[in-house]
Amino acid sequence: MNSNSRAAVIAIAFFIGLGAGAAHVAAQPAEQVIKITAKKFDYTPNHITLKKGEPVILEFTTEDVLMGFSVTDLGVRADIVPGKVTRLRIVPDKAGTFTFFCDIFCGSGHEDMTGTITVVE
Ligand SMILES: [Cu+2]
Repeated sequence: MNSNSRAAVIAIAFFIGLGAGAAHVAAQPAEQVIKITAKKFDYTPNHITLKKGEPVILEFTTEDVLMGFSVTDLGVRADIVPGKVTRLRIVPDKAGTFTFFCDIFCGSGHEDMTGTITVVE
């Protein structure tokens, strides 16, 4: 193989590689982003519906103090820090209705700061 044909083989391999990469990106749909705002003493929205096995990004902000977000049934939690956007990726692995709650004491209504996630098949 002379150097010209070697260069051609490398160029072809490069373009095949690019093509495979592009196909891979196109096959992966963007993950759904659900924005949730926390404030004393609730979440908006306080009910969300997800699909089993489908990844979503929960995007949290807090309007006042440091809050938590915990779904023990799904094994996920996050701190929601004032002035920051917190992203939490969830891939629900089971169907059902699960309670989420604030797990960082934030004041007199803290115990009632809850919501639900329904995961459908
Ligand atoms: Cu709290």
